[in-house]
Amino acid sequence: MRALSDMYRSEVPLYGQLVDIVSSVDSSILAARGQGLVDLPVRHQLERHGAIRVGTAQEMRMISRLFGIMGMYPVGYYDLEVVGCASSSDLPLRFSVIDELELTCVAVRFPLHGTAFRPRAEESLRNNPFRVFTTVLRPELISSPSVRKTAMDVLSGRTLFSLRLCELMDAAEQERSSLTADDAEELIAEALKIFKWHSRSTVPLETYLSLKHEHPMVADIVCFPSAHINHLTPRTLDIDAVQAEMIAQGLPAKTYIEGPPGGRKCEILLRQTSFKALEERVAFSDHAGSPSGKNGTHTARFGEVEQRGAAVTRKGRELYDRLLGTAIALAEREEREVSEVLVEVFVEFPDDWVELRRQGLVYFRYRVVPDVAQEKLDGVLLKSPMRMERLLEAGVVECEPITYEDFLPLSAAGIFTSNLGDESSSSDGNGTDERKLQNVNNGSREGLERILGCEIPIEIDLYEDLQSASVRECATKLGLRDVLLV
Ligand code: OOG
Ligand code: NI
Repeated sequence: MRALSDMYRSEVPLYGQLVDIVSSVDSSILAARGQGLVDLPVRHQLERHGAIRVGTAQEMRMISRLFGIMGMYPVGYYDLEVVGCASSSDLPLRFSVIDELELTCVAVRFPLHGTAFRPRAEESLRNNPFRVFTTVLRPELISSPSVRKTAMDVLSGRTLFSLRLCELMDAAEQERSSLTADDAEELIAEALKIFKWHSRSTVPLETYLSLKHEHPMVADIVCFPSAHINHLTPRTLDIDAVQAEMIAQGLPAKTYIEGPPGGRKCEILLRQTSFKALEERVAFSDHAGSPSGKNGTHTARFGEVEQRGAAVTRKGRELYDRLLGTAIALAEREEREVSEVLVEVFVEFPDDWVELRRQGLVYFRYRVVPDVAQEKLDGVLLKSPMRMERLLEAGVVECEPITYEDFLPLSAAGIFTSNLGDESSSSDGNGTDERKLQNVNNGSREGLERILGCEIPIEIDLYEDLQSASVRECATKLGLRDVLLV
C-alpha cells in the first residue's frame, strides 16, 4: 500500500498536496485536543482507499486472487448501472467523467458493477487499513453491438498480469506459501504494474472516440494497457477544514461534500469530497498497436478525501437514504443548495450517541470495563437475561460506535433516481420507487459472485456480527447466558 501511495504521489502531484493538507488539518485538530499526530491510531495515518476498473470476468477473478493474497476480500455489492440515470449539476456523484456525462445525456447508465476488496477482520483492518473499490465492465449493458464487440476484442488481447506475477501468485496460494521475502517484494513490484497509469493507448484514436461516445467509462476501461488506479483517498478527521484548505490552495475542489451533512456531533457513514480529474496527454496507437503519432487527452484520475463515521444499522440506513432523497428532491424543487437543505432535513437523524444506540440506528462495540470495580458489579444484579442498557448505566460495560468501513456510491444516485419523475428516469420506465430501489440493491450480484467464485457478504451483516460478537464476549466475561440489546 505504501508502494502504491508513493507511486501515485509521483504520478499525481496534487495527491501529494492533498495528503499534506490532510496531515496539517489533522495535526491542528489534534493540537486543539492537546495531542499530536502520534496519538492518532496508526490506521488513521495510513488509511487509503483506491479504485480501479477492470474489463473482463477473467481480469476480475485474477484481481480477486491477488487481493486475497494481500488479505483483502470482497465486501458489499455496488451496482453502478443506476448511477448514470440521474443528471444534475448538483448531483452528489464523484465519478471522474460525470462532468462530460452531464453535458451530453440524461439516461446514460454506467455499464459497471463491483465490490470493495478490504480486510474483513477488525484486527487486520487495524494493520492494513486499505481497500480498493473494484468494478468490472458489464458488456451486456453496452448498447451498441459493434462497440461491444470492439471492446471485447481489445480486452481479449490485454494481459494485465505478467507471467512472473502469475507464478508468484500460484506460489503464494500454496497451502504452505513458498514465497521468500524477495519473492514477496517482487510480487508487489509486479502487482504495481497493474495499477500504473500509462499515457499510451493500445487503440487508435478513432476507436477510443467510438468507445467514449458509447460511454466514457468504457473508453477508460478498454483503451489502456493497465487498470490504472483512478484515485487514492486519504482519511481525515475534519473534511470541512480540508475542503476549505483545498479551495484556499487553489486545488480544483468540488464545493459539495457528499454524504451526511456537516456540523454533526456524531459522524455517521462516510463524507467525501474530490477534486476534478486531470486532463492527461495520451499517445494513440495505429491499427497494428504501434505508435501512430496521434495524441489526445483523457481524464483518467481524480483526487478524493474522506471522513469516516459510525456504521449505521439497517434502520439507520433506511432513515439516511430517506432523508437524503428528501433533501435532494427538495433542493431540486426549491433550487437551493443540497448541502444547505441536508442540514435542515437531517435534524430528524438523532445526533447523540445514546439516542442513536437506544433507537438502534448505529452499531456499537461493547466491552466490559477493564478492571471494573467490584462494587459496581455488586450494584447490578447479574442474572440472565440482563439488559445491556442496565450494564452501561451501572458502568460495568462501555461502548463505542463501530467505524463504517465501506462505500456509498449509490445511495445518493439511487435515491435521486427514485425521486425523479418517470419522464426523466432511465430506461426501466415507470416502476415504483420500491422497485427501482430493489434494482439498486440487486443489480447482478449473483453475476459478480459467479465471477469471483464466492458469495459477497453484505456490509451491514459484518457490522451486525461485530456487534453481536462484542455482546457475547461481555456476557461470557460476566458469566451471563444472555445480554439483551433491546
Ligand atoms: C468508483 C469510485 C467509487 C468511492 O469513494 O465511492 C469510490 C470509480 O470511480 O471507479 O471510490
Ligand atoms: Ni473513492
